[in-house]
Amino acid sequence: MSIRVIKNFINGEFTAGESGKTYDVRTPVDNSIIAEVHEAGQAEVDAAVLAARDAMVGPWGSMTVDQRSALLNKVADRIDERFEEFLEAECLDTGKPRSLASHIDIPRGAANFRMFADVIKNTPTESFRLDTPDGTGAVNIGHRGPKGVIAVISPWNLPLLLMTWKVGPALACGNTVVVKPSEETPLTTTLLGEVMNECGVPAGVYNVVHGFGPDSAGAFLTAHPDVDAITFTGETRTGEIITQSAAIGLRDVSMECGGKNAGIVFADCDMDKALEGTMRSVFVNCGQVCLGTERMYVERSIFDEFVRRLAELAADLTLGAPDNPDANMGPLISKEHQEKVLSYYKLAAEEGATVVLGGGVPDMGSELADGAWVEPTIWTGLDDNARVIREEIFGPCCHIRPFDTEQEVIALTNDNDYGLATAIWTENSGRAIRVAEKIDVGIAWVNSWFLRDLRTAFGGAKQSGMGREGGVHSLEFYTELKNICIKL
Ligand code: NAD
Ligand code: 6OD
Repeated sequence: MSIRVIKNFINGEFTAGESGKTYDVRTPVDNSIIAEVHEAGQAEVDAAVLAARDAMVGPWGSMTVDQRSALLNKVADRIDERFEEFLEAECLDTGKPRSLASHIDIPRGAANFRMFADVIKNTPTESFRLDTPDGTGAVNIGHRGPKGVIAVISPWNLPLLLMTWKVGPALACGNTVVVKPSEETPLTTTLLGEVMNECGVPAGVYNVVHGFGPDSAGAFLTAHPDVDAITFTGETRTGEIITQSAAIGLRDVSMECGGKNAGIVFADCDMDKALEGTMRSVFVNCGQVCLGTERMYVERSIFDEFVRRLAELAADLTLGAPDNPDANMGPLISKEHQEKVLSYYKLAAEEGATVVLGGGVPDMGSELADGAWVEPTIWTGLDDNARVIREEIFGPCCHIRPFDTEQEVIALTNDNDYGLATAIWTENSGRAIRVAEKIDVGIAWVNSWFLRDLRTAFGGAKQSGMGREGGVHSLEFYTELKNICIKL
């Protein structure tokens, strides 16, 4: 396979830049090199931010909402037309099964543009009539304008989906963006540059700089004084560093960070539904979904049956390369991440876990032997203070613990630094709402998982994030709300 050359996308043009630095990207399927990426240095980041700043006052700045909205719909249509190319690029970078990326990653990449093109057209602003002592009164009108240049820092687990989840609303609101995709997954973000040009999005509105975090494009971009706001998805620790950087100049941040999500299964659940949902929440995308479940709490009377049936289903997962039509699980993102996940597999044994399933590296045959493969893994028997139960692993694994009362499971679920998502399985709707209201998370699913309505608030409590995006909540972040007071 030929090695792709990936350049930065600045002011509508692909450029290697002047840094002279390149790095290789490897596919986690077999660790072979798939791309050579030109890393952006300070000069390229400066150029991208300047292009984005200038574009705010060019033709982009004078477009009507209708025109902008039509352009974003065109971008979505073009992603659909080039679906196969996006799919191939995403699978190459991540190793995920084509069946997964074709149902989730790529369609959502297009949907994120369509959705926010609609939201911006259909969301009203407030208006108040004020009485004044002279009797003539005044009218207040809320006006939403763009914030300016938005830095978008995105991770590797759902590269196109999570990047467009931020670029879609940012552009719908009239901002310009400089995107720094994960160093692991630069392909689809770069391909989107071609789409922007094909659709006639003015130069400088969408820019991409490649590189790493510290001392590289990520740090240069988030520290740049001409960036007006930063939207980030990634690890909590990285979010903390970026928030410190954003404090200089009081720039707004939106933080979507890590999780250690609990799944709660009550004895009155529909067991088949709970098993099907838990299979997805633990193992889909090889467990690399921020909303995924790594702690299961199952009511004692059904504990043994649930553990046995989940293990049977997980043992049936087929690991394989993206183009293997039978595969429903791919590798982890990299050898480095494989090492991290395997270190938790080892730690689980040291902490006294009973290994119900997996716990090691599968035999994938000689061709895939150097890939970042790990076995789907299930544990029981750990102490509530075990690190495996408290820390985010981000792999295809979970611990299952029995519980006896509603009160107990609420306390267990909340006893964690993170607060992103939970999935509650019960056929008792009163209990479902009661429990959901008491769990400290941003997103609580009942009898489902990762069922997304893009109009709803999305974000994390506690160390899982700061702020909400989705629907009108994205408008809160990506616009500056101005009050215009008119004395009559
Ligand atoms: P990461 O924090 O390592 O990297 C995310 C991005 O930040 C990358 O583009 C990286 O290059 C950049 N970065 C790293 N250090 C930086 C710095 N000092 N300054 C500027 N940029 C920097 O995260 P990851 O490993 O790519 O992704 C996995 C993590 O993301 C997990 O913790 C997962 O839970 C989280 N995540 C959260 C959500 C959510 O919506 N809450 C969604 C997906 C992933
Ligand atoms: O569906 C979304 O909008 C979203 N932000 C999903 C995040 C998944 C985390 O890995």
